[in-house]
Amino acid sequence: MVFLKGVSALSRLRSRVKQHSSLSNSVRWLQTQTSSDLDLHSQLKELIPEQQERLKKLRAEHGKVQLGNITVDMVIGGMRGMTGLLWETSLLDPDEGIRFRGLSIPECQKLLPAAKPDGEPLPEGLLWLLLTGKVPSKAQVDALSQELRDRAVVPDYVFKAIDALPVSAHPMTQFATGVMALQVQSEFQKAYEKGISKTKYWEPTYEDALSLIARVPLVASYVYRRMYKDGKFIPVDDSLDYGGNFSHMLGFSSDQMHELMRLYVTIHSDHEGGNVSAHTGHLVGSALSDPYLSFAAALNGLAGPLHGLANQEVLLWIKSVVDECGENISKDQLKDYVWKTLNSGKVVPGFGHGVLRKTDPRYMCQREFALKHLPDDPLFKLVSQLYEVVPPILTELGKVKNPWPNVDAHSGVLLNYYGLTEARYYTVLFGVSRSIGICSQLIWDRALGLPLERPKSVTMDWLENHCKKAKAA
Ligand code: NMX
Ligand code: MLT
Repeated sequence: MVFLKGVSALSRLRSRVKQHSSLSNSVRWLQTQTSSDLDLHSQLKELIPEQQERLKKLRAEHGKVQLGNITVDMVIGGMRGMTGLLWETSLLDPDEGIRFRGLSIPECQKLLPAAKPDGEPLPEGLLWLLLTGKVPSKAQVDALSQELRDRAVVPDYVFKAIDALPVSAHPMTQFATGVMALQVQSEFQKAYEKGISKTKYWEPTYEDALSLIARVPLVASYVYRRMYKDGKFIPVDDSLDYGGNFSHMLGFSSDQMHELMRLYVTIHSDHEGGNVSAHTGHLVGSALSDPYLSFAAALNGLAGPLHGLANQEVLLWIKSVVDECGENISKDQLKDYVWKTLNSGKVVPGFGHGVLRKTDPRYMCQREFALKHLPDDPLFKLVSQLYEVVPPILTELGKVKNPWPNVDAHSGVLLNYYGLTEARYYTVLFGVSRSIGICSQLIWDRALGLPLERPKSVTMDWLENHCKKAKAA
């Protein structure tokens, strides 16, 4: 009976899917709920066989279709422009930016449930969307918020592992150490040791992924409070959602900071598969390392200054501008400062991108947030000035493929405005957010049975010989 109810609800939902298919092929709508509709695990259990068949058919029918030619430039140039990964949760367009399961950031802001009318999207809603391809109802998001709160329990040895590090250790080192210590509880590792069949891998991966996502804000806020506050841990508030709770556990109580955190976590969650952190998580996961091991590896990539650490670098750089020139800096002074940075052999942090070729939409939505809530903040004004000054200079350099600002050019001034002023901590916030994208894809990696990742490498000798032969032929 319960099963039949589920089936008829499903066919109602499927007809809604068809009605809304003009919005996006990969996004489906759900508005009525049965109890299994509220449960993310049940939703996935239903979706997975469909998607397994889809992949099997794709490979059988189109396995030999070419996706492009690999050039020597691509091999030497960090695999730019080489399509080589399957990543279901999001897709990046060089001009338009990221789409999460087909939805742009403004569409997510409009369609995903919020904590209050016209509020920012709840990251749990995005998690649901990434995992299922469906826009969740508020009831589904509330159920997932509750599930994440229930899973948000961190054993004491995790905090002790962090405490073993000097308090001056970089926050990303402390955070990644905490995530490694969480691994002791991996359900995937236990199941593998017991000999689980590969057809079932996704289930303990799901358990680990959801628990990891639920627990990382606790580990991250512990690091923050240990380093910068009184060291007292603030427990989870049962009345708050994921983003609100993270902000609360860091020690912030304002409504606007909670809203900022919801937006922050949502937009930093996922950026297709080739970025350093996502790719690392996927690569390590392909060896059947569990989600904790895979995500800890991803964090170590995120901690690099050309990737996630750029958010720290941006605020430190902006503060160095203010220290040297004051807050009321003229355009010419700012230009000189940018040239001084470039001439000393450094990059301008927060500008440029490996794939994007226009202003990052994640920058734009943070700019809109600032225009709404902190239009007169001097550092926001400086960020706006940089938006005018930096791109023409980078263009003049003649080698920068994308002179426009990326996500990291903006995030620091927003956090700084609400009192989170410790720039060295910023990449940890990026890391917590990215757990949502990386862990979602890890579940699908195991559900689809994706194999060990092992591309071919060659030497310079090999390349030279290959090119000689190609020329002679
Ligand atoms: N300032 C100065 N030089 C730059 C910049 C920049 N913002 N962006 C690119 N270049 C240089 C780059 O270093 C390279 O120089 P060289 O040939 O001497 O090695 C040249 O321009 C060509 O680089 P691109 O092909 O345009 O960029 P690439 O794909 O190699 O690198 C980034 C992309 C993001 C690493 C690069 O733009 C950069 O270093 N930006 C500053 C750091 C930053 O904001 N990173 C955060 C990216 C977003 N995230 O969160 O991960
Ligand atoms: C990211 O969010 O991962 C960055 O924008 C870097 C990238 O996409 O390569």
